[in-house]
Amino acid sequence: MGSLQELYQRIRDVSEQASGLMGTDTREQGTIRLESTRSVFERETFRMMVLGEFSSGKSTLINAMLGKRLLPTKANPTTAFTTLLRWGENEQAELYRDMDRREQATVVSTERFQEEVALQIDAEGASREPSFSLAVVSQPLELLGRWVEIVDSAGVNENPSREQITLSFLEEVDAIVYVTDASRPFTLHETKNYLEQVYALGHRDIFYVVNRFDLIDEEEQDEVMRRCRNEVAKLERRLAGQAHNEVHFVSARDALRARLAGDEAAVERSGLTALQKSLELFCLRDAARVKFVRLAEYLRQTAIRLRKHLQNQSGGLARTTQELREVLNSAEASREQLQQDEAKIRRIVEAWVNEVEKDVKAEFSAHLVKLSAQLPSWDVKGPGLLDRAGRVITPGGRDAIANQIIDGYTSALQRRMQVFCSVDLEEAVKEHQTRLLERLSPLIREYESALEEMRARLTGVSEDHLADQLLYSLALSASRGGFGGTLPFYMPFRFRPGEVTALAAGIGAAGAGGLAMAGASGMLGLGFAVPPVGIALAVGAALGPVLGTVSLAVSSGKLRAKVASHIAEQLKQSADHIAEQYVRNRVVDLRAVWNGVADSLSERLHEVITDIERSIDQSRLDEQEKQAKRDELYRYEQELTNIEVAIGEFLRPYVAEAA
Ligand SMILES: Nc1nc2c(ncn2[C@@H]2O[C@H](COP(=O)(O)OP(=O)(O)OP(=O)(O)O)[C@@H](O)[C@H]2O)c(=O)[nH]1
Ligand SMILES: [Mg+2]
Repeated sequence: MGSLQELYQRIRDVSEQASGLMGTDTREQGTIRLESTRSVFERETFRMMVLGEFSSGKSTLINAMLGKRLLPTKANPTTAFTTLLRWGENEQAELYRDMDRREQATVVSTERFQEEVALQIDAEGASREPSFSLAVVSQPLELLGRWVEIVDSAGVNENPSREQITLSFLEEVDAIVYVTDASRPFTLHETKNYLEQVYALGHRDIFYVVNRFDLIDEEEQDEVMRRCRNEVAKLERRLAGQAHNEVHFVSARDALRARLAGDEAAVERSGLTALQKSLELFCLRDAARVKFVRLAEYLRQTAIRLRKHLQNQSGGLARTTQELREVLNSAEASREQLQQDEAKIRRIVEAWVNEVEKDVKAEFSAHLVKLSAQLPSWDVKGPGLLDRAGRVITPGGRDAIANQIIDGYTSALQRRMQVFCSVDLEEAVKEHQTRLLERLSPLIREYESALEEMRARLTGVSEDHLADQLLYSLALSASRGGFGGTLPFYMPFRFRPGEVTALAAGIGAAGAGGLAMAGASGMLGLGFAVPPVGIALAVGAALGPVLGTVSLAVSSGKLRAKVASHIAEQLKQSADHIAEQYVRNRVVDLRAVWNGVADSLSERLHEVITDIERSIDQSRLDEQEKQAKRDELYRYEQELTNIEVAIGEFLRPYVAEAA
């Protein structure tokens, strides 16, 4: 490792010295992130991380290997933070709030760890934010060898901040077990957002686990296997130089059950035995090589990034102040054009938002009117008491019965509204988004290439531009029906939607069109939680007038019909208003997202201009000083090229061996 460590040090030195020279901190800009690399050098253990989308079975898989239900598993997103499992004489768990483990650990029992690491999800689908971000759990169990550590991670594609924590840990591990779900293996989203990230960090040894294979019908299994192997081969071709690309087809659930029952033959049938053997062999035979190769790859890419960065930065030094002024002036026209284009994009978005608002509102409102017509015929169960028609009861008892009927209708209505909002309306929004994207695509692409052209002219350096990446991500998000999900975090744009504020409502809230009449008896509050928008609506209905006309000798049909027609009437009257409330919230979200696209475009324009203005400032320096700086930068670039070559040399035997 000696020579690699030396190369690492050389890159660090260049990075630091160049930062001083350019006045920009390469670490801050994320051009190079070497801190975690150092910790990989210094760590003596071999660390394998289990990665994958939520509920793909990562925790179950580790439990199966351990032969113990150590990690919580559930059908809902479960694992709340990164958990590092390692061998220890005594069972113990350390919890850290901070990934860097700078503060003192909270040492807890295994049970307490299990409670903390399990996400608590409430009925609305919201989860309590976990108090910790990392657990280090020691167990006196040999798993792949005492010096091997296994990392369970919070599922990606579930929550942006948890995803970020998981992905940032990728830098600190040596190899990856990637778990994908057999019923939809290797989705485009997975390969594009996670696996590419894994490769970019230099990982070349990946075990692919296609889990939940028990869910695939026997006659389809061959086909699924072929497809998965194909996918992996395709990835390998695209991201060349992969050393390990085994694909395992596993049922972690069956494996865990079998292992707990001591039935090793069944463990074997589940696919786990083969995977585990292969992992063991890998840890024994390849671990040291893998550690070197991964680090070397990562260092090489860092050197390349840094060199490009320096070249970019030095563009200004190469020209005189006069020249720079001229190019900046000559770019004035294109700058204006770009600003006009951006304004055009904003106008299109605004018109689109209004159109969505109108359409969705009309659709929702019409649906509510339809529901109100159907409502009286719904089969809503009332209390058994009512079946005995004609029974005389007290006014209080009658109110109680009416309230139970109302509850029945309320929840039936709530269910239907939820389904309609989260399925039909979201589908409509999705279609709208796709159409908008089709419209904006050429404009965004044009904008980006004009900007790129201008940047190249100003700086004298051209770079691969990211236009298609923005469009690609937009397309993905739009096709998933909104931007509620996770966007690729490495995108250079800011357009994550903000939190949507729920419309506060409840019993007595004067929310729905003045329907809530305070003081009337039996105020009825409907709280609609409509995922994914998280909007709550209130319908207040005064019950007093309804009950007043029903005699104390209630009959089931009569009371029910009264109540139902009353609710139906209220619903019909407030349909427009409810739809309006819903749409208003949804639209805030959409507007934020799509204006964010325009914002990121103008931010980049601004960056380009500021860069060149800074260069002009710099170029006021005396020519001799500039020459000296140029020479120094050139030396750094040369040094980085040398480092790249040295890393290539270092890697050659390993790459040859793998090939
Ligand atoms: N049918 C089947 N179900 C499985 C299998 N593996 C896991 N499951 C189930 O899938 C659900 C999710 O499993 P977990 O192990 O919690 O998944 P995870 O990837 O750790 O999920 P997060 O922690 O949320 O990222 C649980 O209900 C498991 O019982 C499998 O091989 N087959
Ligand atoms: Mg889990």
